[in-house]
Amino acid sequence: MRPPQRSTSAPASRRAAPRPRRSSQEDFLADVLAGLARRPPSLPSRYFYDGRGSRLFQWITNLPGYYLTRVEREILEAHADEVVAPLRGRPCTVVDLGAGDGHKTVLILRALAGPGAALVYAPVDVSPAALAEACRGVAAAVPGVAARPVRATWATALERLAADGGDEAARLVLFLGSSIGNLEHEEARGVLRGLRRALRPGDHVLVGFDLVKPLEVLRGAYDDPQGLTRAFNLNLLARMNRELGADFDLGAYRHVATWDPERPAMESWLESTRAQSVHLGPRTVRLAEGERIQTEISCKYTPAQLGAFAADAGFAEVARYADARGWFVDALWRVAP
Ligand code: AVJ
Repeated sequence: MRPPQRSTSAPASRRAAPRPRRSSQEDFLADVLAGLARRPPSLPSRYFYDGRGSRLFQWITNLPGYYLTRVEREILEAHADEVVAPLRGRPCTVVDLGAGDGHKTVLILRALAGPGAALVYAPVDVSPAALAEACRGVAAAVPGVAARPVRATWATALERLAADGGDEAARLVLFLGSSIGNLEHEEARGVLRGLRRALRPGDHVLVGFDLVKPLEVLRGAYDDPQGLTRAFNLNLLARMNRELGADFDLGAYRHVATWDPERPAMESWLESTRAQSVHLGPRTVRLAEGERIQTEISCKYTPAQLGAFAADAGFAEVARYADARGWFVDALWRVAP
């Protein structure tokens, strides 16, 4: 995840000549090679979400052990009206960062929709399949909402949002599912600051944070007996074979989920079951037997951390909504005037 960049408005004559844009394939290969050169080797988790990966994640959200989606839906079912209360009655754009299938967003949009409500739904996702699904689901469930899908990374979407000065609609940015947990804390602070800079006084954000909880619950969420999380993890290798012409032997890696009590975070790994070489673009990467590639961190938070994230980025906390067991929090923040 690259940090979001501030968009500048220098006159065209003073702007530097545009750098030749690398293709997304070149970015993918460069990110993969950089990650595999680290110790321990790692791969950026945002590459999980090609069409197949997005579908696998959607299946994961229906697993009995993957509580995150279910408890956040419970929170939004109970509190969507309160969440949208500061925005009701004004033209509003709901920006959905990492929209996935958009099911939870429907609860927010329904609470905002009504006769005469000027409501725009702007899902942001790198997967065209996920965007199409989100727009289809929302159009069917919430009549009268205009869909404006944005196929982009979070950083690019925030740059566009910052540049979107002519639009007077209030913004509600949804950053749900504890997607923020995939970032190290410093990166998360960078994304939240970028989000703050892209917004105007009166805009709101709703950020989902998965909280620290008993370890057996966490393990059940990230290592399911059905093997879907394993398939999700291995799809990253399959995607590199498909898109980068790599030759990962999918049968020679196993999915491992570990708990890091320091961060704290669940971590996902692909463990090489034998010594092997992989050919990737110009390079040969060697892996020892038992060597692990880190593919994801999913940070877990304590309630005390949430206020610090808001304050650091320059947001004012409006409210926190939790589920009955206190497993998950959706935090509503406002851009203070
Ligand atoms: C979509 C990033 C919130 O970290 O819990 C699910 C992805 N990884 N199972 C998470 C995921 C393994 C998920 N997020």
